[in-house]
Amino acid sequence: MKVLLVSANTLTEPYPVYPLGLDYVAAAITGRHEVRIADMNTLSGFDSLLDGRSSGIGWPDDLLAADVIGISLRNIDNTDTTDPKGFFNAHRELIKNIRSSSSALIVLGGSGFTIFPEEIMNALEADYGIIGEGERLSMLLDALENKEDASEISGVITSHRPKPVPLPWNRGFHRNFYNDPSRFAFYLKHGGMLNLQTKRGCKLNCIYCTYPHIEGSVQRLIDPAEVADTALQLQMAGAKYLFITDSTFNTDCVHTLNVAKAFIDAGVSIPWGAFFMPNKMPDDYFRNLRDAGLTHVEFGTESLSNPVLASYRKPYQRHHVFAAHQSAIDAGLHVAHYFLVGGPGENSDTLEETLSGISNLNKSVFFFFCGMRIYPYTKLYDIAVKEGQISRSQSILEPVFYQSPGIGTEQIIRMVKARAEGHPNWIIGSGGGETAGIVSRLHKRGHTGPLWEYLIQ
Ligand code: B12
Repeated sequence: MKVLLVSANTLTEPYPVYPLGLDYVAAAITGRHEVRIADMNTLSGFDSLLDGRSSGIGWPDDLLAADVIGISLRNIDNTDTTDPKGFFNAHRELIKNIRSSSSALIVLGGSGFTIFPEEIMNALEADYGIIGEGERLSMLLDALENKEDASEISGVITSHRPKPVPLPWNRGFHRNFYNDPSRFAFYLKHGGMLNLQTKRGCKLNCIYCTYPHIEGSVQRLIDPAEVADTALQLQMAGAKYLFITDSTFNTDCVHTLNVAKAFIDAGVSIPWGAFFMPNKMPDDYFRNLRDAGLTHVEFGTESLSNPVLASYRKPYQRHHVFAAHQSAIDAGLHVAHYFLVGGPGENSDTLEETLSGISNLNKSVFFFFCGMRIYPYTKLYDIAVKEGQISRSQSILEPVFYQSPGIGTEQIIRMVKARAEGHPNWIIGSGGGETAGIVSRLHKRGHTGPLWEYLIQ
């Protein structure tokens, strides 16, 4: 079959991200099917997708030639109370346009889709959706070819009727971009950042988080030699920086150190960054990673108040944050902390504890998300239902943020903004258009990477 995979994401904040998920989906079906990828980041709107010359799809009649069009829906909204942005209408428009130009079957997938599969199927009137890992598209295409009932396949959803969350894909997953490194050109021109996965799954139990639902709660490690080989291929294709997209990189320190060693053995020499949890780490952990090219540590810290950390079900306390921070700084790394304030247990005292505790975190950037978005399949969802903040029949596709009984959103924003005043390294949300504009200008001048370290004075 002719399969066109489209990445719908065009968000440029904090910077445009390469749609690596489609490399995996493509790898799972290439060989048996003729696959093309169109990345809306690199095209100027739907008309370019239709136009064979600018889309680069390379089929004679492009869109019309596809039997199946798979659409990757990564972001539904920006989860930012202070500067809310939604992308659902743009997705609806894209699908309407595709429908009017093509009779291909439409299959939806991606992390955003996986959080709200039934509602999105209903609203976007797609033919099929795949909850979770897109490698299952291979099974769907087999069923379509053999005219079998695809609705029986685990993870495949055909209407807005609820479908159980599938078990993690257990037939192996690999990435495939070797045939078409031209897909990197846009990202190499805008900051030189590409991305990389070293494992799937998240074994943490944070009350608000979608990751165990999206990726499964059992970790599946990718062989360090394969990770390093992919990193080297990306480096040879021109990448100047790699972001490791694992939910939390250091949930298996031994594996991360093996990945670091494999980078050195393979000759990976470009800098890289990842998300870390600020818990207790082995001695010299950050120094070892630094020696393998780690430059940026993004801590998902969330709070510096122990009762709040406990209520969020974080496996670390305030003193662990300070120690982890210091060991990253001592290793000479750029450090950022993400804070997620206003969840269960937050009140003005705990928020004050977090804000004043930041004085212990030197040489760092702080990203503040002032409100917790309620997502299905999370403990926070159950708490919000129990507290009467939402009902189980209510749609939360349009963001609904948890309201802590101890403090209102306005007071949270006021307190954070007051502290942030005069500190360019205190960013509300991901910084919105202003920060993205600065990053984009620096990228145009040849700087590479996420660049938030430029905000540290
Ligand atoms: C890493 C990450 C980041 C990094 C990205 C760095 C980089 N250079 O890549 C950074 C920090 C920059 C970031 C930023 C943001 N992120 Co983010 N991010 C993630 C994270 C942890 C991993 C994404 C990833 O790359 N996964 C690895 C790849 C291989 O998986 P994948 O793309 O999901 O693809 C698989 C499946 O989804 C599926 N699939 C994908 N496409 C398709 C298509 C079809 C047809 C099919 C069948 C299947 C399929 O198959 C693939 C292989 O199995 C996810 C959470 C998560 N665990 O998924 C959040 C996540 C995607 N981010 C999210 C958000 C909101 C954002 C921001 C808007 C936050 C902000 N306000 O700044 C920005 C947007 C950035 C942008 N320009 O788009 C949300 C999106 C949901 C939502 N609420 O809309 C997520 C899900 C987290 C959450 N809150 O739940 N992010």
